[in-house]
Amino acid sequence: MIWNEKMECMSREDMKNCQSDRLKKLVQYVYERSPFYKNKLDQLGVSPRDIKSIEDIVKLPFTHKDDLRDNYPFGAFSKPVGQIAEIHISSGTTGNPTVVGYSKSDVELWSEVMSRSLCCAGAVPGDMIQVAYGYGLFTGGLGAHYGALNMGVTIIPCSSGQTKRQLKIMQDFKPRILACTPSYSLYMAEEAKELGMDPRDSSWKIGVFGAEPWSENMRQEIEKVWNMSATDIYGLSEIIGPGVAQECHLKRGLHLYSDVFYPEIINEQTNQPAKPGESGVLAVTTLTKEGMPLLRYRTRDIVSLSFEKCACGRTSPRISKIQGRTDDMIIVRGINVFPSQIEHVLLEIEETQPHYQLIVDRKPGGMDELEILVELKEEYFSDEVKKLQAIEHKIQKEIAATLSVEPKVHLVEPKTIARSEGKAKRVIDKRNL
Ligand code: DLL
Repeated sequence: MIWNEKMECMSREDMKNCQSDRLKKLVQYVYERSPFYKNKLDQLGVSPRDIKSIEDIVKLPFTHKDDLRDNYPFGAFSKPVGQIAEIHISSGTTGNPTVVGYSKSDVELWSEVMSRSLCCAGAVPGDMIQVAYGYGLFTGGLGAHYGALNMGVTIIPCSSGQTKRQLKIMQDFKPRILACTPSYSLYMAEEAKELGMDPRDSSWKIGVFGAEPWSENMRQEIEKVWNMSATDIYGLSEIIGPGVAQECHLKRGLHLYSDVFYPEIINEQTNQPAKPGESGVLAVTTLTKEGMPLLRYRTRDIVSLSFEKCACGRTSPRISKIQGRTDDMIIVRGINVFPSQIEHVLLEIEETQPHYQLIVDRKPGGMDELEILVELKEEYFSDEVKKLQAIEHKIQKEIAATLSVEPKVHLVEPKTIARSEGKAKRVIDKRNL
């Protein structure tokens, strides 16, 4: 089933006309309502009158994550806060997080694109979905929730965690759809086996997995262990949350809803549009959002784009699976972590030095583990294990409070972490993503 056949199967020409109309209105809208964009456009000498079709998008400025952080908390909104219906945040590199404001109609748009996504994954009205993405400031839980509500799919809003309870609910309620991070699905399989269950007997037949990178190998593992079809969903808080793009049952790229999220692939070196088919950074323009519309937002995710019509009938462009990022952000259990956030915490701790290394690994069960090696200052070095453990514990708690990820912390002797003459190799990612 295709949720919105008109928009998802539109001819390329009609789509271009639709995008052109929407872009013209959008630029006028932000110029009038957002001092942030008015400034940016004035600085470039671009007026809304210069935008006549979607091709003119290249005249517009890019928007970067730093722009949003510099305008913390509400400076990038195009509506007064009183007209914002919902707020989410995602982590930034250091300091302020990125704040995203949704108007009521943005929440309706989110519901629409998430209904498209769930349908694309194979859900139909009357289905039941177990939402095991976190609810709260993270967009995963509520995004899946709104999409299911909008299309008449029964929701079990479990949020993430409490794995035994998740498994019992699955066994007793028999939902056909599971939405969570791919790594959490593998962790649940491990737990299920430990409890003497055979995951292959589960009621879950379709998985809607995203929020973190995962490989084809991991897909195969999940499909085998749960006896389900595992599909990939992509999105980011700044644009809407989950629901920017989603795989259909054919799993040959993620269908991107380009009537509302206009994609461009940018060559990172030249800052110019990449050649057709070439990989580059995905930049997205939100064509119809009201609360915090964005022009050419640089996601930092590296993908390629294909315009070939898919055998499922959708004509929407498809992005490849995410191939990497242009920054050093790592995603641990679905949570975005910037090494600089950890550095910030370590620098506030008296006993340690700013020499550290982060090691990310995936345990056999599928859960990611973050380990931090950090050098102790000479004067705090001690033979007493208890003293050292107390410091490790303190660091662990501080980092957990800032990042919502609880790392393992190991203090190491001064001058044992390799020094670098160039970029320090802060992160060792042992996961085969
Ligand atoms: O992770 C939104 C989301 C929730 C997507 C649930 C899918 C499912 P943020 O926390 O803002 O939003 O993180 C966005 O996560 O820029 C990517 O680097 C990464 N990411 C999201 N989906 C995928 C995916 C949500 N399917 C950042 N594959 C993005 C790889 C992904 N990376």
